[in-house]
Amino acid sequence: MASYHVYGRAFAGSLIVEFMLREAGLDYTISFPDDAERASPEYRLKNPTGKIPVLTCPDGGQVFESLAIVQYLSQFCPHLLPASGSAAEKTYLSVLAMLGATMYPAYHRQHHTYQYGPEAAWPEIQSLARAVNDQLYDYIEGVLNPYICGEMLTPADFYLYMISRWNLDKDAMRASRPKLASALDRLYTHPSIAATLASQPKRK
Ligand SMILES: N[C@@H](CCC(=O)N[C@@H](CS)C(=O)NCC(=O)O)C(=O)O
Repeated sequence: MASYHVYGRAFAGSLIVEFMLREAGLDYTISFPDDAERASPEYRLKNPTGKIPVLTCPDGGQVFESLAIVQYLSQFCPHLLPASGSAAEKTYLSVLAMLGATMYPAYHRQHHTYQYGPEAAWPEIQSLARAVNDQLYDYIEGVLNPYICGEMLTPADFYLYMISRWNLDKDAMRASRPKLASALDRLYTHPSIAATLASQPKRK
């Protein structure tokens, strides 16, 4: 029987898809399309932006955009979802959207700066993007108790773990944020995260 398939990149935005699939106990395969494959018409049919991640489902359909994939796979992870109508649900939905819609793009501006302006502007683009995330990590530090929704782990914690890996100055990110540092240390040993990290191919 066909299983799920992830189009991804080692240690990049496909991590959250693998964390969720493992949390759901769903079998999957993964491939790592290069620039040429992502630019191909076939791939653009899967994801018009040409980016990863994409999730292909056993019925042949696909989901692209990491937040959409989290939403899709959440149906298989009821243990990760706060009760409908609860205060925790409001926090969960808001922080997850902030991580995916604001902080992820701010990391993209730091790691793929050439897409955002001429070389002379790169240092400013990077420092402005870093300032966005620094401010939002301060907000997250105030929310963590010890996780985003208290003791309960949600997909937002898995997402937070993923994007924090992309920080270009992790020591500074953690230094003034002890709750963030502690949550990330615990998440690092969580079975779904640890197994996913161990399975990543070596970066070229
Ligand atoms: N909004 C998209 C962002 C995806 C994204 O930026 N993916 C990066 C890897 S982490 C990518 O494919 N970058 C290739 C490029 O920008 O050329 C999502 O949440 O899935």
